[in-house]
Amino acid sequence: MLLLFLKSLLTILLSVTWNWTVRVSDHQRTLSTMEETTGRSTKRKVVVVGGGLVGALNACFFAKRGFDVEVFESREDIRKAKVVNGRSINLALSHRGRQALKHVGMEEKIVSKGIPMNARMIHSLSGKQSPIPYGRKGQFILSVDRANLNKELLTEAETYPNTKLNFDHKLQDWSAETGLMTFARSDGSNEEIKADLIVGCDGAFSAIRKQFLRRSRFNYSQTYIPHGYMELTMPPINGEFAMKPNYLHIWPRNTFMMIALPNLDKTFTCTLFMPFEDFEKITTGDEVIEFFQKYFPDTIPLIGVNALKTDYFRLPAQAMVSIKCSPYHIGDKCVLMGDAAHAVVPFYGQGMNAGFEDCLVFEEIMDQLNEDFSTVLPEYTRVRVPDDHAIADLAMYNYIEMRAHVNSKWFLFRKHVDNILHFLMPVTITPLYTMVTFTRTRYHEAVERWHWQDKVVNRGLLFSATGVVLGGSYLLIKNPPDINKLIVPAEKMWDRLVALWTP
Ligand code: FAD
Ligand code: EGU
Repeated sequence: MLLLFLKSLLTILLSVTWNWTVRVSDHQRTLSTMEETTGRSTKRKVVVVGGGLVGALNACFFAKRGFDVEVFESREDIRKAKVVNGRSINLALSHRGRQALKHVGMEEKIVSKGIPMNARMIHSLSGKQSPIPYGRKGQFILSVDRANLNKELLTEAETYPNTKLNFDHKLQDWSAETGLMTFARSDGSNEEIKADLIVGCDGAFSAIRKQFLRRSRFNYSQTYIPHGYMELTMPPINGEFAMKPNYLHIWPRNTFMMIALPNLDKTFTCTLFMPFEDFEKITTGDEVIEFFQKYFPDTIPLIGVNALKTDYFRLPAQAMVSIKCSPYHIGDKCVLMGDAAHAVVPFYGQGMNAGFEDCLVFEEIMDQLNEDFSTVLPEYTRVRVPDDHAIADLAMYNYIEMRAHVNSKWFLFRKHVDNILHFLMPVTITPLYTMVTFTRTRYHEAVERWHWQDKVVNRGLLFSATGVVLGGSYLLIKNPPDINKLIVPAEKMWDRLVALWTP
């Protein structure tokens, strides 16, 4: 008993002293890197601000290159926290995101915990379900759990001995001149840190970006759309998925839309998109049911009347913002990636994928330009801005298109036309979503090709129409029909008109 007590006392003592020594050496590390900036030493220090999806992945990228990496995240470590925040629960991971994960050896790990979605399942108002495949067999997207993805990436980053994660560190302010950052902790204390490179991955409301906004010749625009979103959980039925799991379920209803992605625990996360105005009009449980009865009747028994009545009021609808800016860098000191550089509305399922591709593009430029920040950063801005702006525009375009006139019939029709054209001319015509979702075609090039294809299709249609008119005229001239049979006598015409008017 005494022995056990002594042993635990020793462990506690050891861990305390160990922690203390780590702290001291950390301090020395910071100091030495400060000296190194002028001394051109081997290990430069990279600070990643934000330990979300893009920040955690970026830490892996920089650690792999051998930089001294520190991540500063404002929240608690999500691997230990019990309460998860209100952000979307699952996400569609596609080719671009997977390629970036592959580069740091994380693709398999994430894909194995994702649920493949091979097709969309379009739910019409009558409850009819129609599948439309994303493409060939291997062309599927994955439904992944945001929290798990974030945790796995943080854990991976931590496996590098040259990486340190700091939680409960909220960036308050920083100086673009000196690179000095101030972080606030929940106990009220502050910490100051310097770095050779600051990577802003702190999301759509980036604190790093604030310093960009104060500078001359920085372009910035942000737009809140009138829609909000709300997440509702569809539980399993008898231990099984309530709907077919390997689909992205969609209920297109013009101004309203619902989407559902499967989770590993056999639930679905349904996301309802609707103008804030309409969210606010619904104030009682009965009104929720009435609304679902009118627009999404097939989901009521699946989500459950009682769940609907309570879940709807658990959290208010969340806002969606689109943000574009440029440049993405300041000198050789700081660079923005992920939502901090470009928040996009979620109507292409590309926000995270684009952010992950940012990391990969940066990595490719680091290779090309020998890790020289003074040339890598401007090149990153030059290459990446047109592409991130293109995906922001595409997502906004799709939002406007969907809310304007996309019901289930129109959605099915458009996707079938796309697929048929692709089937007829596989080399000439690739649907836009295919280029965006299943290739690494630069976003801005995908847009250009899309416009070009549109022209080709329109010319083709014009050409066929002209052909029909000319061919028809030729046939008419060759075999003139009996004119008298075609002309309707005046009195007959009068009779017909009268018939039209009288009921
Ligand atoms: P975030 O995930 O926002 O992470 C930023 C991190 O920085 C957070 O951890 C935050 O705590 C931290 N931070 C913030 N401020 C500070 C500070 N001052 N100091 C320190 N740390 C700070 N994308 C897809 O690819 N596919 C989808 O299917 C998809 N669906 C979506 C559905 C919805 C409803 C929404 C809203 C978005 C969706 N997205 C999707 C987009 C995706 O969520 C984002 O693009 C992605 O989360 C961006 O990652 P990030 O790391 O840049 O930012
Ligand atoms: C929205 C919210 C279907 C997850 C765009 C398709 C989305 C996702 C589509 C969300 C749509 C819309 C595409 C994918 C994907 C489609 C796509 C949208 C995942 C054009 C968790 N969109 N999303 N387009 O083609 O390319 O299936 O919250 F309803 S995946 Cl809006 Cl591919």
